[in-house]
Amino acid sequence: MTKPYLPLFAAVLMSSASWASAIPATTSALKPIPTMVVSKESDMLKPGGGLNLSSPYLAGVGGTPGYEGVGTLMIKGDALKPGYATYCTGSLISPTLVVTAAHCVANPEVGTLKSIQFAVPNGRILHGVSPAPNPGPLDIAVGGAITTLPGWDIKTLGEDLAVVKLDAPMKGVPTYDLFRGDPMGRQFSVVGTGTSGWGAVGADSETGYLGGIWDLRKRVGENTFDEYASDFYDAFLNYYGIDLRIGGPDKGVLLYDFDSGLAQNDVFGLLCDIPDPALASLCVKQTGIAHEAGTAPGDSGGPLFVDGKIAGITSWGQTGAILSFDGQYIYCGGPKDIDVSFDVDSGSCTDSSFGEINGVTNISYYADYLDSVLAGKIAFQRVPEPASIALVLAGLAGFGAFRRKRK
Ligand SMILES: [Ca+2]
Ligand SMILES: [Ca+2]
Repeated sequence: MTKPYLPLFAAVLMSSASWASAIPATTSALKPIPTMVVSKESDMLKPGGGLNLSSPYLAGVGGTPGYEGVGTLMIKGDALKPGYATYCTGSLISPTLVVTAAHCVANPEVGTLKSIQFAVPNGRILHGVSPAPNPGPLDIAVGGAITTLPGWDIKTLGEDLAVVKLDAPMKGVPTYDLFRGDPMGRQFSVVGTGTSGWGAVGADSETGYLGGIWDLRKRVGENTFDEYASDFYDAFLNYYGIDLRIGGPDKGVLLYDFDSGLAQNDVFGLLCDIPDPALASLCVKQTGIAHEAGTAPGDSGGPLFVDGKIAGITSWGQTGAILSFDGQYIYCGGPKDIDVSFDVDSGSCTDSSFGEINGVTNISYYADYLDSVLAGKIAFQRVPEPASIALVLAGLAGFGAFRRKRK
């Protein structure tokens, strides 16, 4: 069924992040490079529905690097219901500094921050559960202070970058350098501890798990940078007359699409077919690489690595069905649609499926800010008083009451 949506609703951002639909990919030896990826349910689930813990989409499994300095941020604020927290992904850039997305820690939906905790190698240890099979030292630290880029704007998701300062250094855990070159066109490894699914259904209840698979494990996938957001959304506004500009001007946000292997779902490849010179000039025909992945809620703030350095931070996702706008509706979820699936839980086209766009904060563009943070030249804002943190920690014993807040 093709599901129509009024465009302004359908285009609502999911400022979240995401992990990626993990899809393990079958590479056909008969295909030319780039290899084709077929996202399969069997890379996430065993026959019968249990989680596939041998999947190479899991960090540290099947030859995939462990990314031991990437972990889960658990954030509580006064706008969340009692007993609820929001979860994001973060990476150590020093033993006390965790880089993440600003919308994770400075967001009206979270409210005034009450506590932040950062856990490696994944978020499971926050709930007293084994992190296996993700490898690495186990540690939990309190994030006692934050800073965000000065231009952070929840309305446009501009400058979606933050750093959390831990009250105590993490010892024996790797830290990562910043990528300072031109990331455009480069292949990257994206890492996240958020929700999961697979490309045909996205990360929602179609996985058989309410709201998508969410086990706080760390997953890794591959993709390539296709566009700068400013170029794409400026041209989109000019041709379609709809202002979806996200992330601010210039080169602060990178985009990539989540490919199924079919030209029909290759969002940026389809720009070649649009009779507009500006959009057509942005066409990138690339229908998938081995271990292709997108991101899903909870992957926000997670790193994208180029040459082993952090080149981007997961920020948001949006349906590629915006290219099907006919003046009234956009279309997703049908056999001929760009975006193959809609969110059965919310009705939104955006559910981290094939045929969607992922937005990433460009680290090289904001390297000066992070250098100032690393040099101790940026003032941090205290999160909670230490005494109140101790109370929060004590209260965490009743983990059963915790639920994820989708972001
Ligand atoms: Ca593509
Ligand atoms: Ca979708």
